[in-house]
Amino acid sequence: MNAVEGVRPAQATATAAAAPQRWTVAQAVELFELPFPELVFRAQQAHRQCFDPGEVQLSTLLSIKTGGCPEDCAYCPQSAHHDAGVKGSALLDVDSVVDAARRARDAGATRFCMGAAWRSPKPRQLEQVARMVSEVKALGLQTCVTLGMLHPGQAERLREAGLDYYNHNLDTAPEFYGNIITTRCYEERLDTLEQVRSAGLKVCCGGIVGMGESRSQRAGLLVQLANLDPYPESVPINNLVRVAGTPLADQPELDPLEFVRTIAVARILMPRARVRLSAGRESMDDSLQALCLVAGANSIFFGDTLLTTPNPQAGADLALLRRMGMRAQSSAEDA
Ligand code: SAM
Ligand code: DTB
Ligand code: SF4
Repeated sequence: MNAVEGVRPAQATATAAAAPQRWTVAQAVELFELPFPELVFRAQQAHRQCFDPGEVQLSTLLSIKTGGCPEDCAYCPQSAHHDAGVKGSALLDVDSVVDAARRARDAGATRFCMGAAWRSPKPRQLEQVARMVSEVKALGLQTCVTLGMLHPGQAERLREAGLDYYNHNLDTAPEFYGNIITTRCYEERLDTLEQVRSAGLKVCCGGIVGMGESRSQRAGLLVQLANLDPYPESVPINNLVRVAGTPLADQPELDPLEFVRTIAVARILMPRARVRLSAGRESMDDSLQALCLVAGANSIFFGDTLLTTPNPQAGADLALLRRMGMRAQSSAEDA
């Protein structure tokens, strides 16, 4: 058996049909080490079994509460532990969020993601976000929020309000996590993901690469995600945005082809997930972004700002899709 055929999930041959597929880090590393064309070919095969390879989903992000976060995430310009010059804001009012969502919908987005720089939401804050969710949902958009850790009952409340996805990233491999964040642990993240899943919400969960982790740690992050049962419907792969004033500002750039490999392995391990080419596109040229879309990414953030950092202009993204003969997903139905 050659290396390509050999890389299969550990339980793929198990007799119990219902058993979840579990991947090992060694298997994921083996995928990373495939010759680049072989890896991209396998990712395309997986992609085509589950998706139309000519279509990309567009999500627009809005920071509904910016800066002053008590957590110490080393990559994040919004942490109060760093001085990245981010202008903080209070929680936005519902009307201005709904206006932004309407503009995003009219520009072509099918999902609207609202992010808050919180460790976890307080009850009053959660109620205000629930109102935003209901009104954004009523515009015909898919809804997503990322609010930090959740307390019991909060995921259910968001579900009742009309939330589709909750974003909460594992960010990196368990053994590298302590180098990046000390104010909350991996288990707490897994616990929030469990609450999101039990409430019947869809899970949006991914991570960041280019933070100084090893290839085996990148594989470790993807294996953690793929072995969640079920794996997330939506998997953002962020390339670190190196923001001045954060501890990771001077981190060397990840080899762009290693970033593409990460996308391809995510696609193979989680074939039915929307693999999201997330932060970091502003410093990628069109060819590199095109390679990511060929390697299995099928969702992007659409709009000129992420939360606090720049993202490519909407017109440039639409032009790139046109040049590639691809198109934006037109309906929020299965976005
Ligand atoms: N505070 C909430 C939390 O951490 O879950 C929600 C907002 S937080 C900004 C959402 C995600 O943005 C993080 O989990 C991280 O993956 C990503 N992120 C933040 N800063 C980033 C950066 N400089 N580069 C790439 N991704 C980043
Ligand atoms: C995700 O994984 N990436 C997005 C979204 N989920 C919330 C956030 C990227 C933030 C990049 C840094 C900034 O703009 O502040
Ligand atoms: Fe706060 Fe989220 Fe930034 Fe961490 S990533 S500092 S929790 S806003």
